[in-house]
Amino acid sequence: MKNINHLLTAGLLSISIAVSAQKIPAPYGPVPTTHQLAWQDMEYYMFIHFGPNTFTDKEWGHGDEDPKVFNPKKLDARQWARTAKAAGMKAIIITAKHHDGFCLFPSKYSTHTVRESAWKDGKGDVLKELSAACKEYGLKFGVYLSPWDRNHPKYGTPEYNDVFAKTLAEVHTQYGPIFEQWFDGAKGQGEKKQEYDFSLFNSVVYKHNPQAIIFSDIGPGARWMGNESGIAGETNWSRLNTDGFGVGVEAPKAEVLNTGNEDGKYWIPAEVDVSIRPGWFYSASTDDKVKTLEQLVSIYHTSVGRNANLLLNVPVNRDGLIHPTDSTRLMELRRYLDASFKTNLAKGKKVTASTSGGKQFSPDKLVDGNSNTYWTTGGKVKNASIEIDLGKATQFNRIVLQEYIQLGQRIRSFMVFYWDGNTYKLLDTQTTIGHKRILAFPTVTSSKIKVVLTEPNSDPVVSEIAVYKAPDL
Ligand code: FUL
Ligand code: CA
Repeated sequence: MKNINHLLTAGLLSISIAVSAQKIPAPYGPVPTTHQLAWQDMEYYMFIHFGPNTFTDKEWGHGDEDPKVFNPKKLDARQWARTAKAAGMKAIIITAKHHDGFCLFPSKYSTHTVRESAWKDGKGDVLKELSAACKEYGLKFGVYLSPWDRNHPKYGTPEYNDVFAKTLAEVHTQYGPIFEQWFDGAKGQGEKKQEYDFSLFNSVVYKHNPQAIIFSDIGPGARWMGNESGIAGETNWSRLNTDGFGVGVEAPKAEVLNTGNEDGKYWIPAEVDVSIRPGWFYSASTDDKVKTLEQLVSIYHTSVGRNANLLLNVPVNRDGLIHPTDSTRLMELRRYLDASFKTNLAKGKKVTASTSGGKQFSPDKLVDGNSNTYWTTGGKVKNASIEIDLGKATQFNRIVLQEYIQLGQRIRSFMVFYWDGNTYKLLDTQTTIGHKRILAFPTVTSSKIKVVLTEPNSDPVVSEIAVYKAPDL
């Protein structure tokens, strides 16, 4: 029923009736909601860790820090938003409350907030400034609130869940719209015990921001992908089995979160959170350890290029500004990615396929530069192949493939070949595609490319195959 509703809202069912000869493939497995589809298209956005830890040089504050230490005298949220925008990011998610309990807004439910700090004589509100700056720069705004709270006196008692729900409601009513709610699963060992009521927390988020993607180890909107080094699984399904699992110690194993479940019951795509520095919070001691352009390009390939969204942490410093080394690196990355993906060498080129599901799904839909049009076989076909004729010997080192995930994630293995003038030579053998798969390899000179889909789960539905020549790093 859910699937039919999805087709109706997408207006697809009526099309399939009108053009009866060209049957829309039936959805395969769980499919994304419209909010998850919009979220997946965002691909790349900024994480900001900021709070007392910034001033005490800690990663995990104890919650007993003097709130007066928080005093970012030159704080400029517009500088953060301007930087994110220029970096080509689509949003900013900030630590509204980290494990130390300190709230970057004057919460009624805490006495450990910006109101108790020295900043602006206690009259400041970081969330207010940042949500306004995001609106000004056309960025979406998201929040991280840690359920684990080392300051709140009610933490460890049944009343805490209610306090946390009220804190969430404050944030979601005062600073919205909020595109993503970030929940982490960290909890100190041997500290106060607290059972979290995630169904209550999620209901508060959805009540005020029904479009919000809720991130946690197990979603339901998006999932953690099992490490903090920026590397999603080479095989990465947007499906996950979460029945019987929870957040933190109750989560599926990191290896499972890294690849998803091929037979997963729910659509819960991966988000890659990783920091541009060794720590999540700013420290002067890491000024010379900001990730290199090469490292960031590699992370982009192992996140966005592996069917995940990239949430790159850029910590704000004690002045309340993004450090120039970090912003310079972000601009270098933007320039490199723009240059890499500027000219699609396959666009509008001649494409043939071993099978095609009709005119509406003809192979030329693979190179029309539109991810809403797609090629399909009109049935489950083993070794369905696609040939792209580039017209002349062409240098390339990136191939970008996309599935039309509105109908689910279907491809489980594929091979790519290039024509060497006499025969097709194997370039790569891979597994999943999903929203986007970027293959990066040493430059090849060739006039033709062949993609073979080897073990389909169902008829493949591929929206784009693009070919690029990225500059050398
Ligand atoms: C984890 C936290 O413990 C880290 O401090 C950081 O916020 C990271 C993004 O999530 O759960
Ligand atoms: Ca297309």
